[in-house]
Amino acid sequence: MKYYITTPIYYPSGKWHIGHCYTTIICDAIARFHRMKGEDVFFTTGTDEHGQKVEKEAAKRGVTPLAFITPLVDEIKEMWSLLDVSYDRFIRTTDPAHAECVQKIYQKLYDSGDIYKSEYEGYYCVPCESMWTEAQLVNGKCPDCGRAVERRKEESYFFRLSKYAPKILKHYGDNPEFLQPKSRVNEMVNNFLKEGLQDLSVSRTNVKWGVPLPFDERHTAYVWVDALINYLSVLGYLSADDSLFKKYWSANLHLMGKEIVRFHAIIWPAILMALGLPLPERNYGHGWLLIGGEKLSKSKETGSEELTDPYELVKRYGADAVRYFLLREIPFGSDGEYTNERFLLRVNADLANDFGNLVSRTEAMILQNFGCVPQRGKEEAVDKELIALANGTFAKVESAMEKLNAPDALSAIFALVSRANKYIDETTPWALAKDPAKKDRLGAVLYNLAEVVRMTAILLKPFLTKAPALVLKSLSQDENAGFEALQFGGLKGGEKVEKLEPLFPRIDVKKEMQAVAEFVRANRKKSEPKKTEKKQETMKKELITIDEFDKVEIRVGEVVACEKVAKSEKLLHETVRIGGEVRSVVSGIGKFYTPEEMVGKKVVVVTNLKPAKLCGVLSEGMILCAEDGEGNLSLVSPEKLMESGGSVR
Ligand code: ME8
Repeated sequence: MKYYITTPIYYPSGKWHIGHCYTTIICDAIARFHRMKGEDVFFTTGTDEHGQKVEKEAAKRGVTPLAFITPLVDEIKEMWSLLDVSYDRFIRTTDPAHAECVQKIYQKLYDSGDIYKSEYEGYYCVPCESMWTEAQLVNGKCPDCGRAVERRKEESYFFRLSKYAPKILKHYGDNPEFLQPKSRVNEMVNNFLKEGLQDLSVSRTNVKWGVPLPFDERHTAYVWVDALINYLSVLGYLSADDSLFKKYWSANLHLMGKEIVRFHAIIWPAILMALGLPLPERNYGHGWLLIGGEKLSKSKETGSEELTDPYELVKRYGADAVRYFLLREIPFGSDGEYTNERFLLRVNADLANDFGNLVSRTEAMILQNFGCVPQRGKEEAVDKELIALANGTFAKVESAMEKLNAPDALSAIFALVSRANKYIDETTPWALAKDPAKKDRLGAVLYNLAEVVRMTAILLKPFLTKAPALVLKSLSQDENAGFEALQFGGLKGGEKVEKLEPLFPRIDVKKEMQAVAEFVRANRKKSEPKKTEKKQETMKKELITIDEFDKVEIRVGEVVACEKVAKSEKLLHETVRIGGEVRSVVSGIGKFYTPEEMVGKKVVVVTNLKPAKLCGVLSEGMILCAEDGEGNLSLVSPEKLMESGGSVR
């Protein structure tokens, strides 16, 4: 059986936080789960690289969009590698094969009449790359992110989205699996579909960094359509080799955060319908990781002391801890608050105390008393209860994972871990060890424990990527074992046992929280641009040519008289001699220089500004000053003695 699963393709913003890892880690656990069931899984992720945001950022830095974005793509790949994300394909929307697929799809839809030319008028949110009608704005702002929008009117190609609204509604009705959880269906129906849909503007003339339309090169593809097409282009749809497409389409699962359900559950199915392709089996819009009730997001500075950097979290606690927290702590489908404390408590309680302890106690007692796995022994009632639970756990995990519910799956596995720890307390192997007559019973107990440890390690493999393999190896078991190895009794007596280093060192939560808060504070200080840098950042202007610069006439002048401008604290009125000419200039430097200080100073003046009146006083030029990040001004003067009237270039 095939299983095609996708994450959204990420905007390579470079500001990664643990919220970003959520979608991908869940997908990875689901992909691993299906692989372990013996299914033919194809799991894709990638990066969404076109659009105005990237174009603007690259221009600010004076580099090409591709040069700007490629290191950020490498960063996200590194992040997935640190977290052991087992994707089969990583797709970039800048891959030429993807662009070709986008063009072919646009051409197909243009030829069939589903794309047509018209004029677009509306409101555009640049950070979200989303277009809104006036009615959709909330207090005149973007309804998704709350930021200011730009009014736009331009020629555009439109996709006949309106035509597909009734078909999409019908599809929701006929296929309850198609969009989950149910609350998202209500959102889509009430907020969008009920009223009918408007046709969608799917091309831009003002965005150059995008895929040019094959039938009109002045237009580039709308980034969201470009991005959605990755789910097909990654399979080679409409390419010379479309074997992956034939094998894997349609998607069994598109998983995404709830804010982008609209694109996946309305626009995407409409495009697929227009292409005559089967629709994905299931879309799931998960909740968000929050800090202080707000979505953890790359553009919002929370000012909190929570450590959200995935690289640092993996460095401190390991990939398993980060994966476990994400998969276990946030109720699936809902939002969940993220704090250092919750992270540390969860990892400590479940991984260090429950699982880590079970493994280390079991293996230590086996090594002390037998040196290798003892033989399976006679089973008492308490053993039978543990065995039944061990044998029944996979069904619970499977049922939870069918609902994509990793927290429930993990909770079933940890119920087994807890039961096994309780079993140790009940059977008191340390007491059995003291009595040679009870050696057989001790062997039976330790066998049962070793077997539960082995089964737990296998059950945990979709979720954790390091510890289960180490545990299986320490029991001389195949680390690649799938779920077929889950029957109790699979472990053979006599297997070699190797001592393990502690899998999850216990954390002193209080101390660690202090250390983390200090780290976050120090790091924030380091990364906060100084005020001057901030100012410089906002001061970056468009590049100009030398001819444009040449239009500005700048000359050396000498202040021959100066007085305060009446009723103004800031303004000084200077009389400046520039060569043979005398000019009246008003400048805002009254807080930094007294009129007396000014007289006799050599200054640099822009002399071809149109004259203007400031507080009623004529100003025929501008004296140049340098400004620091605090707004302090300092006159700019020629470093060597210069005659007044000399030109500045
Ligand atoms: O939306 N909690 O990319 P993206 C949980 N390029 N999940 C979060 C989160 C949080 N605080 N913040 C982000 C895009 N995510 C588009 C997708 S697909 C055709 C185009 C999740 O980089 C978010 O919900 O903004 C999404 O699933 C993923 O991170 C990538 O978001």
